[in-house]
Amino acid sequence: MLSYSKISNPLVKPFKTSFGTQLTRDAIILTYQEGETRAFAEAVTEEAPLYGYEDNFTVIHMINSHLKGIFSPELEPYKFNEKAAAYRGHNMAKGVLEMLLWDINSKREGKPLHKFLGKSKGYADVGVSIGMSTVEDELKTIEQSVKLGYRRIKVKIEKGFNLALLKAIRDRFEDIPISADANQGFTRDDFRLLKKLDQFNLVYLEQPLPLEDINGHALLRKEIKTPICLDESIESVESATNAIEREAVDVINIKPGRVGGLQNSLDIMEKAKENDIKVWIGGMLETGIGRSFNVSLASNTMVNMPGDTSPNFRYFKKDITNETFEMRDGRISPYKGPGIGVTLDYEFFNGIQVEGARLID
Ligand code: OSB
Ligand code: MG
Repeated sequence: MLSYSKISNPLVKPFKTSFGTQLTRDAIILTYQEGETRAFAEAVTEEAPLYGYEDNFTVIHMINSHLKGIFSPELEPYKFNEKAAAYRGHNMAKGVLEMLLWDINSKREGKPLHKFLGKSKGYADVGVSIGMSTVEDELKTIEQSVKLGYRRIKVKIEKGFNLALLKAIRDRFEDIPISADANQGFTRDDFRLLKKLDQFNLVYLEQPLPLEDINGHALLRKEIKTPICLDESIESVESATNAIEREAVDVINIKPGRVGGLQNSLDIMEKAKENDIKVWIGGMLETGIGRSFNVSLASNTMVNMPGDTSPNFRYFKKDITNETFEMRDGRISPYKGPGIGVTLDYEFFNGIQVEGARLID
């Protein structure tokens, strides 16, 4: 039986980016149940298409109207991808089903997902993504984050941002690895402003231009010293290949739920490795379900930069999973049980469910 639930869990603090402010995590969780086996996956979409064009409604529509017809729990993920390729786009909808298959398959084999995915380090290096706030408030959060041991600090920037925040951070913390994420907030007219970021010695500038503008990123990359990281632009293996061939990218933020799942993520990681492009695993404020997939992938030996996979407490007072991740020395270990290794706290989960239905009997 395949079903979905939509849950709404309040964030401990509003998360502000150039495209909006999130107060809750509104997540689509898929559950596959057969006998004793329960497998899960989480879509990376939100209620509105502000980050990419897909949203929670289009994910359910795609699964219900098209993808469930080709889904079978017997499929290996790559086989599902072959069948799903007939339907254009909608990689977030495809991705959540593909990831469900990885949980099903690895649970069937009795193996933890991070090992089922290939060569694992047994831990993931962790960075933190800090939402926009006042300079004082962000400095306080950064100070706490440095103390907690995060291996990279990412701040959000937007058009018209004053450089005071980055100046203040650098004045206070001379050496820590800092990155800036623009979430597509700039255009080709802003290169002069973006060049000013070079003075802050950022590890990279993430997604400055609209996601379609691969060429624009290639042009910007020639103008500035700061390495360019792509997030939203990388929607598939093909768009990763395109960005690499156009020399538009130094670093790729992989979110498996954005690129159509874990197999595509692994393929992008291979491609990146061949071309000396660095990769790290991003996040979308996921619950403990999506987080476990991300931590498992981030443990892969091909991942060579800290990711946005903070421990659960940074996002929620209470998460929907019984198990939560803990960070030690800026690292998080994936769970050792079969599959994603986490279980749902049903009492809490049911309490914050806002809709749900059976998709396949
Ligand atoms: O651009 O990486 C992003 C959150 C929501 C949407 C987009 C992004 C983010 C984050 C948070 O930066 C990463 C996380 O901690 O999950
Ligand atoms: Mg980003």
